[in-house]
Amino acid sequence: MKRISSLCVVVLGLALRLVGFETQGLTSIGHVAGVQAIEHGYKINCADGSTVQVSFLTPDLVRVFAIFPNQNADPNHSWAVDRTEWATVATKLTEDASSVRLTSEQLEVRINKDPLLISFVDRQTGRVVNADQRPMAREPKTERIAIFKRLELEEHFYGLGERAAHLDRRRGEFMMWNSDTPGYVEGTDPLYQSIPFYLGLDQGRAYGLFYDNSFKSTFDFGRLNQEYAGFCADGGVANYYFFAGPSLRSILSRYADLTGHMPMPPLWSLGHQQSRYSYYPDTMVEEIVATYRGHDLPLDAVYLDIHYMDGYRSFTWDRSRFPNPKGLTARLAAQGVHVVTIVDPGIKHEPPTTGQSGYRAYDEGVAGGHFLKRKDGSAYVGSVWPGKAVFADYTREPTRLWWGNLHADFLDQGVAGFWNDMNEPSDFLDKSGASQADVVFEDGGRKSGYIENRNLFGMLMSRSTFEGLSRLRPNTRPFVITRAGYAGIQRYAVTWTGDNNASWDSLALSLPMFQSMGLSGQPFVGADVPGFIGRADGELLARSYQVACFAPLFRNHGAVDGYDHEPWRFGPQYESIVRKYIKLRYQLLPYLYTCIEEAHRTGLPLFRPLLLAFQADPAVTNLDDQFMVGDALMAAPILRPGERGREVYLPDGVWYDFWTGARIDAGFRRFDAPLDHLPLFVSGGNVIVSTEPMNHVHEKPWSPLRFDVYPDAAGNATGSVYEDDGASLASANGVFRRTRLSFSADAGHARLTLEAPTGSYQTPPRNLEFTLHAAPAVTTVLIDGQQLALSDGSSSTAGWSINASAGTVTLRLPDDRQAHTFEIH
Ligand code: MIG
Repeated sequence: MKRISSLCVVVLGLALRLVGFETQGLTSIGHVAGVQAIEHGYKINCADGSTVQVSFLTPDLVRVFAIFPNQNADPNHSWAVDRTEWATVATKLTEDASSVRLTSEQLEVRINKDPLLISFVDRQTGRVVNADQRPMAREPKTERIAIFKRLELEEHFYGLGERAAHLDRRRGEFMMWNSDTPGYVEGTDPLYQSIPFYLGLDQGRAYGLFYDNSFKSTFDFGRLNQEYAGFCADGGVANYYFFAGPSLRSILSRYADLTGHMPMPPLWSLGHQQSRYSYYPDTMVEEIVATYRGHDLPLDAVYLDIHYMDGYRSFTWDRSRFPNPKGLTARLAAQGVHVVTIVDPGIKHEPPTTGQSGYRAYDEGVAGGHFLKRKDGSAYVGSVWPGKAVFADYTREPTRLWWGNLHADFLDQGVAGFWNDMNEPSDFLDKSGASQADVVFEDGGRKSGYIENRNLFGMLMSRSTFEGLSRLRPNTRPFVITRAGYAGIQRYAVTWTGDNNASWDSLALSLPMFQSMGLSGQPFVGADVPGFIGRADGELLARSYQVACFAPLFRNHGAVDGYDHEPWRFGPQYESIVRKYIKLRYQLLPYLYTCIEEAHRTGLPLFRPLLLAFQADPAVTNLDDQFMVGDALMAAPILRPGERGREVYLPDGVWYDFWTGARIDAGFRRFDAPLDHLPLFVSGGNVIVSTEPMNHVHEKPWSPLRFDVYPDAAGNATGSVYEDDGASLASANGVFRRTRLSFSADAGHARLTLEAPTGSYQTPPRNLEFTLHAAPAVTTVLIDGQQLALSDGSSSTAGWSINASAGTVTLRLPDDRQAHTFEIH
C-alpha cells in the first residue's frame, strides 16, 4: 500500500511536470483597440480594458509593462531598478490593420493586434529576435501572471542567477524562491538567490530579458514543453525589460545601467580570506593569523562566525570569548588582516516576559516598529540560532536607517566587513516559507505580502547594511557579503554560494555557478573553499585552490562539525601547492583589480564563460568546465580526483601557455596537469599585468609592475592597468591611474607604445617591465628615438635584455608617468 501511494505521488509529480507550469485558468490579455503616444513610448489600450506600456529607455532597451483589468500596479515600484532617468529616444509609430510597429533606430517592437502578440525585431537584420508564443495572461482569481515566448530550436539560455545547474539553461525549469539549501547538489532548485534576468542566444546573436517581478515564480526553458519559454509568477505585474543585443557584452552593460553597477570594492576584499564556523576565542583567531604568517601564506581577512556573539544576539560580542574586540582588530590590522563578522537577520526575541532585558537591537526594534508582523497584527516570531527570533521589515526606510546604524559600534571596534547570512530569510520553523504567507511588509504603504517580498528580503538587508556603512564611514568602501539576493544585489553586496559540499561535484558546479552569476549582473562571487559541508582531502583542497584563486571572492571556510580546512592541515605537499596558487593570486592582483574595475564600470564579470569572448563559436555554448578571467586568461582546471591531465578547448585565435609562454594552436588539445599544475592559457592580443606576491594587498606597492605582452595572429596586443588607493571613494573623483599600452609587430620591426597615464592617483617610485612574448629577433631598441642600453636583466635602471630560452625580450624603465615609444629592430 505504501509503495503504491508513493508511486502515485511520483506519477502525479511527472504529470504536473509535463506542463512546466500550470496554464489552465489563465485569461489572455485582450486584443489591441488603440495606441497612444506617452512619455518615452506608447500605450496600447486593449479591448478588455488592459493596457500595455511600451517604453524605449534607449534604442536597444525597451520596457513592457502591462496592467490587466481590475489590477492595481504602480509602474514606478521596483527594488531592482537603479536608474529611472533616461534621455528621450527617437521613435516612430506605424500602424496597419493587423499590427502596430514601434521603432527606434535599432529595434522594432511589432505588436500583432488580435491576438495581442509582441515580437522584437532587429532592424539591422530584419530578424525576429524574440516573440510571444501566445498572449500574456493572468488568472484574476489567483493573480498568477504568465508570459510565453517562442522557444527556438537552436536557442540557448543563460543567466537567471544562482542555480545548481550547467551554464546553458535550455530544457531546465527554475524557481524563484530564495531558500536555505545546505548541501545542495546539481539539480537542487531553488537556491539562495533569485535573479529573474536571462539571456537568449540564437545563432550567435543574443538578447536579454529581465522580468522585474519579485513574486515566487517559475521559469521554464522547455523542460518538457518545446513550444515556449515561459515565466509564471504567483502575482504582481507583467513587467519586463527587453535588451536588444546582439552582443552579450552590450546587454550586460545595459543591465548594469538599469539595475546598478557594482561599487568599487575595497582592495583587501580581493585578498585571500579565512573563515571557519567558528573561530573562538580571540586567541585562536590570532593563532590562525600567526600560522598564516609563519607559513608564508598570504591572508587579508579573517571571518568570525556566529559563536562570537553573546547567545547568537546580532550586534553583540560574547565578552568571555572576545573580551577586547578593538584590541583584537587592531593587532590583526597591524598584520594587514581585516575582520569580518557575521550578522544574522533573526533578532533574539526577548520581551520582558522572558525575564531577559537590555538587548538593544530587540528593544529598539520593538520601540521603532521595525519588526515584521502577521496580518492579524501579531509579531512574526520565527526560530533561528538564538531561539525565538524576529525579523526587520527592510521595506521601511526608517528600519533600513536603524539597521544600518546598528553597525556603528562594530565599526568603532575596527570591524572591516559584514557577512549577511540566513537572509532568505531562513526560519527553522518552516524553511519553505509556507507558514509565513501571512507576514505583511509595509512597503511604502502598499502593505505587500510575503510571496512578493521573500525574494527581496536578503537584498534589502544588505542594502540597509551597505547604506549604513556608507553613512557611518563616508569615505570608506563598504564590504558586505550576502547569501540571499535579488536582481540589483550587486549594488550592495558580494555573494558567496552558500553551503556547498566539500566534494568534487561541488567544485565542478562552482564553475557554471560563478559564470552564471556573472551573466546575471553579479560579478563579485565565490564559493567556500574547499567546500562547507564534509571533509576534503589534500587533493581536493589543491584543485579547489586552482579554481578559487580566480574567483573574485577567495575564501576558505568550513562547517562547525567539519574537518579543519586551513591550507597547512593536509601536510606540506598540499600546503605548498596551495601557497603557489595563493601567491599567483597576489602576483596577478594588478590584472585582477583592473578586471574588477572593468566590472564596476561596464558590468562585465571577471570570472566569465568563454561564451563572452567567443559568442559566435557553437563549441562554447555550454562549455562550463573551463572559464576565462577577464579577456586575457583562460583556465581549464582539473575537476575530478586522480586526473593528471585533461582535454581543453582553445577557440579560434592565438594562445600561449601561461607558465612557459609557449604558443599553442587553437582546437581541442590534451594537456598534462600534475597535482600542482593548473592548465592556464593567455589569449593572444592581450597584456597581463602583475607584480611580486605579498603577504597582504597593502603590504607593499606594485613594484616592479610587469606587463607581459602576448601578440595575436596579426602581431598586435593591447592592455591597461587600473590603480587607485583601494580603500576610499576618491577614485570616483578621478583619483585613480589608468595606464594603457599597445604593441604591434611585423617582420623585423616591433613597436611598444606606452601612453601617459590618465587620472591623478600618485603611484610610488618603481620600475616598469615589459616582457614581449613571441618576440622578434632584436639587435637594437630605441626609446623615444634614443638607444636603450642592453643590460643583464638585473639592473633597475632603463635597459633591455633577452631571455633566449623563453623567447622573450624584456624592456625596463623607471616609471616617470610619461608616454614612451619603444622601437624594436
Ligand atoms: O545554518 O553561521 O551558509 O557559511 O558558517 C548554518 C553558521 C548557518 C550558514 C552559512 C555558513 C555559516 C553558518 N550558517
